[in-house]
Amino acid sequence: MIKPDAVADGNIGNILAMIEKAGFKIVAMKYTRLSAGLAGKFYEVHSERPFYGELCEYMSSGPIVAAVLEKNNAVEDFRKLIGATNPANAEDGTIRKLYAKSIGENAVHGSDSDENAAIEANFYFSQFERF
Ligand code: 3AN
Repeated sequence: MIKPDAVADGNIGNILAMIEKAGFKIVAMKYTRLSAGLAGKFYEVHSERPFYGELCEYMSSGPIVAAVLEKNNAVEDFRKLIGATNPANAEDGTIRKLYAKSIGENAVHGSDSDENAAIEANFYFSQFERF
């Protein structure tokens, strides 16, 4: 996902260009907005964390871009491309170093495993929306 802060800042194009340049194939994509309830469902694994309410409020505060990406070793390589959760710790040249504002408003989301990538892709896309 390209998160609300990066969309509001006009960075959709910059971020997609970095993703494509890094060799990821976009197999599904949409511009949409989560309700607080849907954001809560997407981030259910974090429901016990102290920042869960803030996270759901923020993720439903404006439109986002959701995409499914394909590449060998995609999960690990995408996490390298986006950088550390806290942009203060993100390496130079990563998406979060360039575009994230804080640990909460951190520009992009990437799945943390192949299993969660499949669950998250199914959250947004039907089989007829993937090419
Ligand atoms: P990542 O997105 O790098 O996998 P996670 O899974 O630890 O990071 O956290 C999920 C999301 O929750 C993050 N993308 C971030 O926006 C938010 N988050 C994580 N830690 C905090 C925090 N301490 N305060 C506010 N939001 C946080």
